[in-house]
Amino acid sequence: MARKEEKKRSSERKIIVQTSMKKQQQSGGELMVGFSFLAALLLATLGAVQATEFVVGGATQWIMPPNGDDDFYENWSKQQNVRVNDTLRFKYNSQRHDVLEVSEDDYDRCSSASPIQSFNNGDTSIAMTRPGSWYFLCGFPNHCQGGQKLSIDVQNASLTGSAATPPSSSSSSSSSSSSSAAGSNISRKDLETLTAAAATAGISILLFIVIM
Ligand SMILES: [Cu+2]
Repeated sequence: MARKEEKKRSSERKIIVQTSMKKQQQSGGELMVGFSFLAALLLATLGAVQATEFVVGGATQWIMPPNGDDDFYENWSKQQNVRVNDTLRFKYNSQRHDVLEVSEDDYDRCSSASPIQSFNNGDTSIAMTRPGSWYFLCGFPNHCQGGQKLSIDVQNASLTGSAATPPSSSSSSSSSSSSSAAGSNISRKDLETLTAAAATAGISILLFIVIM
């Protein structure tokens, strides 16, 4: 009699264990879904925050290149790392210059006949909403021929590519680079990249712990 009862109990126990295991698996799945959702949200937020503004031509701004240097904007463009969501800012005297976004053909021919977009307010910010090549020129007579034209290759947005946030926390590497700037191998961009990567990893781990 007693043995039979024990058998029954153990089989009941088995069922309980099995169902509780099932439950655990289920909640594990929900956890992963929740975590990946939060991670995606985090990436999206960081990506949106990360837009960088590039002043076209730097201190020279948007003019007829000085000294007939008609490669000026091409050279400037090569030194930039522009990504989707970043902004190009053209600063210029609106009495002397304007900004036309044009097709590649019109760029090559310096044609201002059919611009995609045109601006003439003296301070024009254009968001780089897609990856690939963008073409701009000044529509004033002979300015494009004189080198006031810009083609820029926009890269896909990346989390660690071009962080807008400067390296705020002064690490040992940044303080040593300021004491011997010439000998430093770590550029500002590298530091920004490292900072962004560290921040992302930190927040992800924190989020994971909170959810667990
Ligand atoms: Cu011009």
